[in-house]
Amino acid sequence: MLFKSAAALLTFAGLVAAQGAAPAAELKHGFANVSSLNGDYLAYFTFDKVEGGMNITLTGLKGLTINAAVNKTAGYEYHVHVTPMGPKYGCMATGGHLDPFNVGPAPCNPKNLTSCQTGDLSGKHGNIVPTEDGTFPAIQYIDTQLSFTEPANGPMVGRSVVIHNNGTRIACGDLIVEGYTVPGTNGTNGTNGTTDGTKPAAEGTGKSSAAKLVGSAALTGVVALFMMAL
Ligand SMILES: [Cu+2]
Repeated sequence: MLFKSAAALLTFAGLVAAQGAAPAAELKHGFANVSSLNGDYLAYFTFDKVEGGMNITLTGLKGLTINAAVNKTAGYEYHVHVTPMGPKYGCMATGGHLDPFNVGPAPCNPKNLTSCQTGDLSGKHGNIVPTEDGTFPAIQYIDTQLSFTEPANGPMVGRSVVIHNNGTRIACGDLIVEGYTVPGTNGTNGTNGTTDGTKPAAEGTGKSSAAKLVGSAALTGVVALFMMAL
């Protein structure tokens, strides 16, 4: 390959570098579409990086009921678990709670966060508790511990969210973080095989991956044209 000038060579090298090392997207939004295998229980979580932590919302609660077990624990517990469900449905495949500081399963005192596992959302912010009329209101709060990038040994990427009924895992969903692909997967992040109307159509990682491929192909074409012109 002959280059007419050092400037042309540098331009070509720059194009190759730009194609090979796309800048890492800032991770700032995630979501989890949580459901039971048969779709009896549904919940939709969002996670947004904000000043001072992670803004978390929980909406679309369906199918949760008041029963003896729930009354005993004053609601449903829920947590960020360490692993996604993988290609097959299974709340048991999600491992334990996200606990990068090895706090362990001791009771979480929300007034002393060092006593809480990072992923113990209900321990820190309260269970999903029904109101007197039996409905479950939407939940929103800011968690000061969760992050998409910190700590180095336990950021909130490649995880899942699990809802419990008196300890039993009744519903779960992979935590999809926009711009992040779970290592060893094609970016689909697994699926629980259920469908419902709570997942916004615009969300998901497949679209951005396709866009990247198209962009990459276009850049390759530009490089090819550039080389032919030399
Ligand atoms: Cu859990």
